[in-house]
Amino acid sequence: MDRALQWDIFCKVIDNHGDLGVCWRLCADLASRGQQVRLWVDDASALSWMAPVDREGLTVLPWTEPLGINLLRLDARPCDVLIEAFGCDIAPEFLAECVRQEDAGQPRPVWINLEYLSAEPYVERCHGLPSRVYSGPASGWTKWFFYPGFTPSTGGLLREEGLLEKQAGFDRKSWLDAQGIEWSGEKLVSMFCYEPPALAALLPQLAQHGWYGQPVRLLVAAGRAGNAVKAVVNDQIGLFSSQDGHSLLSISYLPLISQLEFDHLLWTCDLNFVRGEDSVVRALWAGKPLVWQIYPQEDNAHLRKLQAFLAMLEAPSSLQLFHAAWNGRDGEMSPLDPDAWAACVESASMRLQKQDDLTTQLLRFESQARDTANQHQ
Ligand code: TRH
Repeated sequence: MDRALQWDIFCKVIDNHGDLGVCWRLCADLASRGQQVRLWVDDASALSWMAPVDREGLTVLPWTEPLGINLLRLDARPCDVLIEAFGCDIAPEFLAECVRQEDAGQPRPVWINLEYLSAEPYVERCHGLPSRVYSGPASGWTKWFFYPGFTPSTGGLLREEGLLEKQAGFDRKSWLDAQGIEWSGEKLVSMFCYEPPALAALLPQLAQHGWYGQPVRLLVAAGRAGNAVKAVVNDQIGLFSSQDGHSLLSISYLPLISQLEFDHLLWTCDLNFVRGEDSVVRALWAGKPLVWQIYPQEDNAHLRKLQAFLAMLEAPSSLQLFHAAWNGRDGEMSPLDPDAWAACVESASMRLQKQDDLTTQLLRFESQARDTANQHQ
């Protein structure tokens, strides 16, 4: 793939930060590979802290309803690839404009639906399937399903070029100093979660037993995680001291930081608690023991997804039990055992690094989908 294409990526922020977090990473990665990208998003406010620096080749546009004057950008540069992130339904006036441009002789854009990440077996079956569109302005067009995933038969995982080399040269002491975090060698644990009920058991456990008896510092992400930790601390203030009145747990609350710094946080810590979709992938690349709080779904579909992830990870039984409690499925909070959890994350990370990353695959997929479309025209 050597030709710069115009990508239009549509993103709706449902809740939390993952939809925008994943879309931004993809856009930035495409732009860094010479592609032209427009990100249409209904609420870009989180980018002020998540991605404070502009990227060459990447324009963020408001997804207003209707799109209004920004639609004129298609005249300046027609769309080559249209990405509907997480089934968000592209703005109909955008599609209508693409159809008008096709009638005027422009090539039809390749239309890709980027799905959520899962390790479940259906992902391999569904990845890359075409689906005919039967309604709306682009009725009769084809939409392609692109599934991220953990095996070579899926769309892979986002991993920018040079990421692992950057991690290898990273100095955590300097990073901690820059964040104003005093560190005297205690074990470092990041905490990015929703409101897991088991947090009320984990924090006293850390206060009393630490990391196999050593002191622990918890680095808590801003937002829901910070609020959840503060609520437990306020509720159980007396529990945070061991019998001699000395707690092994200290806590640092972080402000909202950029995605770049969020990666640094994960590289810094000896154990990472992550959640949702994007941070769990970043924690895999960090290669440290991890605990995942999956985004909860109403019909408990997330529990199957969690099981599939743990199977992919080849998680030992103690890590599976810990996840069951952490995700509110069942069981008491088992003891933290990061030494027993390290090997599976390390080897999954190494295995996954051997696979093509998502952006490489998407570029290839787009070109194959275009060839297929040309053959049928
Ligand atoms: O915020 P999340 O829980 O997002 C979730 C999931 O993506 C879920 O699948 C989706 O359905 C739901 O949102 C709507 O967790 P996730 O996916 O890890 O996204 C968090 C993003 O926020 C990630 O890109 C990292 C970024 N982040 C920062 O850059 N700095 C910060 O300080 C924090 C706290 C997060």
